[in-house]
Amino acid sequence: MKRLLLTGFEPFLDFPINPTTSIAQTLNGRQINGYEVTGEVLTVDFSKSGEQLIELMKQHKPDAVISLGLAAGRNCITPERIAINCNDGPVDNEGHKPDGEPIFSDGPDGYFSTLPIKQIVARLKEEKLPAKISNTAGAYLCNNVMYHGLHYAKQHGLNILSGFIHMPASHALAVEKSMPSWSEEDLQKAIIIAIETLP
Ligand code: PCA
Repeated sequence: MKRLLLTGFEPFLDFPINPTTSIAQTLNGRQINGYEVTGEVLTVDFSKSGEQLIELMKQHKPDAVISLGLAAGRNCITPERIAINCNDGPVDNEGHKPDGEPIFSDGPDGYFSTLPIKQIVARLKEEKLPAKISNTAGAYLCNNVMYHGLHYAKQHGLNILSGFIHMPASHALAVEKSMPSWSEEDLQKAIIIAIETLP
């Protein structure tokens, strides 16, 4: 059985719910498409989140890593194409606010996702779930974690699939704040389909 590390994030900024938390928790332990899923929830902390992902990769030795994050305001599932070597954006949960610094001073400018992002989008659309590739994961924690996973795999010559999928808000979140939203069932279904698309 192959191993998949699936991460979600805790709530952050003024979003009281992060729908990716429960997806990672619910799919933890499931077997999907020949992958045993380990679901874990990461903090939203520039000084810790990337290291947390790397520790989990060392511990579980996954064949594939899919990290999930909330992109409040997006209306569809968006596999990210690229992670950039930059920390910026709003304050994290520990009060840090970077100002455009590199994540790794000796790291390359960017890494492309090694997930089959085109196939994931195509499969989601076949299942009538709106999806499209995103060309920017921003410069906040989602980009940071995606960059860490790809950088670690590259540095260690690991031939693994690794990348990030941003998700719209759940209805529960949209009740609090007006924004496009999906049911939790459809959000979870989308991630199961993404896992089923992995080779
Ligand atoms: N979304 C944020 C960080 C945590 C999350 O779920 C982001 O898009 O960077």
